[in-house]
Amino acid sequence: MCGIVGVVGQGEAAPLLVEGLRRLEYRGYDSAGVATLVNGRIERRRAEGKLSNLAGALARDPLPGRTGIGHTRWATHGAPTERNAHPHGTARVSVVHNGIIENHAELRAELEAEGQSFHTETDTETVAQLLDLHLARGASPEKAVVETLPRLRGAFGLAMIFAEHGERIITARRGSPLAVGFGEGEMFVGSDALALAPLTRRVAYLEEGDWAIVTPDGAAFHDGHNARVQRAVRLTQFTGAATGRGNYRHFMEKELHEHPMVLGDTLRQFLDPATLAVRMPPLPFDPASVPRLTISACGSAFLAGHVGRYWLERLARLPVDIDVSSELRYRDPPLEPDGAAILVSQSGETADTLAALRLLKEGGQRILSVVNVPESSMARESDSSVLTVAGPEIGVASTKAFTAQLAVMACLAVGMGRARGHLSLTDEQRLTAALLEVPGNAALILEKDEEVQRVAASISTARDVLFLGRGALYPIAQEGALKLKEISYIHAEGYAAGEMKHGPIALIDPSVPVIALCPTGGLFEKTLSNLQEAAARGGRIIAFTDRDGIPHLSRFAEQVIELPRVGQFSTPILYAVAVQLLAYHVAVLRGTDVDQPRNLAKSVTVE
Ligand code: HGA
Repeated sequence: MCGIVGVVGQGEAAPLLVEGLRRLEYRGYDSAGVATLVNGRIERRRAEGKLSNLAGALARDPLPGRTGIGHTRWATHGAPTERNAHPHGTARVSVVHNGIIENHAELRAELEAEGQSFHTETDTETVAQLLDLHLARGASPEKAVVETLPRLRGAFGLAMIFAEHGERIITARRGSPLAVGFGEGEMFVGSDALALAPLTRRVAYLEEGDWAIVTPDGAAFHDGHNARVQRAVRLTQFTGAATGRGNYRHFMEKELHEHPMVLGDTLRQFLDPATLAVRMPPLPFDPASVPRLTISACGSAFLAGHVGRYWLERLARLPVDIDVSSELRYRDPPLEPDGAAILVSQSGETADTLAALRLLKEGGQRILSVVNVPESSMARESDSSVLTVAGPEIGVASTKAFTAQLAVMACLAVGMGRARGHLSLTDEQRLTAALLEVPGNAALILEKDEEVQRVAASISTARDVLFLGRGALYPIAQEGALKLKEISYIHAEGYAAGEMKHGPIALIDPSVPVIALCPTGGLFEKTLSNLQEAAARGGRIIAFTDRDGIPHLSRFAEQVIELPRVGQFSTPILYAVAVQLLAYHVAVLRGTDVDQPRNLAKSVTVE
């Protein structure tokens, strides 16, 4: 959340800052702003709402200057107004910030007592005012930064420019990610390598506690004790072309249609089509002897982990604890001495998941992370990490990254099942063969677009929608509900179908569509009974099933959509594609901002 860019360059900074912010807008779109140095003065333009408003403001009133910083905001403290838009500062200094300054109230009181006057309601302004106080007392920018950072509690990624010290950005990191990009005679700062993709592919990451002085010739990195350190420059995988929308109406639509390719790429890392064997990635624990696994994540990634738990317990007979990271990190769970943990996150920067990772690591757990960004903080801090090969995901609602996480969990479950002696070679080959069919079947589901649009039309005016599933399809029912809430703003809940009679069935009336995820096999008959109980009370059942399920469901369901008939194992991945497609079409019909839904942002780097 919140995107930061900085340029110390040779040409005009503002257009580059806006281009960088465009690639970060998925991280926040409450407001945007840029500040540059113009003849020893700091000038800025800011605008409430989307980046296009800032671009309009800059077109009307251009901003010269070769050194500058920019920000796209997801507000935590202070309303999303122009006044609270970053950059914040004084005549001496300007600051953009990603994170939360937790002791902002006490710092503000202290600074006001010192005579500093505040102009915004944000926590960030305390950083600018602290710096300003030190600068006013004659400190150099470096000294001001060194004095200021230890005073801040909470999390920050910061980029700062100084009126009297042109051609320099100081950037600092605690908790929130930051990358420094290396150009030819110009240098960049960004929240991630994606922001810098059109400018450079040579990137170094600030480590926890680092700060750096960035000038046109390079960067001087310092660690949390202010000692000079070197940080490796890597070549990122991102190119400028990686983030286009193509001919699709929305990034989400494009990303939905990338499912077959992404699933193929992700599965290919682990599955050998010739032998139908799983090639396990290097694990930081012995799967044969690990006594217990903890899985933790947030949002859709948590639901991928939850499906993983069903698979790991069933196929590998491995006890698994699972919890959302925002709870786990404060729960003080008892941990097995030789236990291990799997943390799942698309960005690899999710603040709560990263905190859970650190807690589990301190508790002696061996850490495996499943991330989509190889250079991310989680990847760097884990004992080892497994990559989803989803490519950049720009739509705020996760689609392909979620199913890629499922694909990884599926492969781990089969590989660990084999390692623990609970799956035979034939079992492994049967399950691997099923996974190899997933990309093709995902393509078949995407061909159901018109049918899914008809279902979308029939639920787009509902006030509430229930999604039901059982077993490993229960988390997928929750994913369907989460996606619908996120992008269509319709209230939706995902329930384990067997739980209906313990409460939610009271909600059933003809105005509440019930979306049933009901493949044959496994718990089909149990789910069917639960659905009939809902239908008997006037519920409008809309069922996703396979060819063999149609005769049973058509007896009482209002609509039945046929999905490919596959074994029970791979249904969560395929039914996830179907519910995501449904949520997309409902959102389009309701005319919401599909890629940038209200109040949300991607890469949740604040707690
Ligand atoms: N706390 C700051 C920055 C918010 C942020 O990083 N969001 O992800 C603000 O509210 O402006």
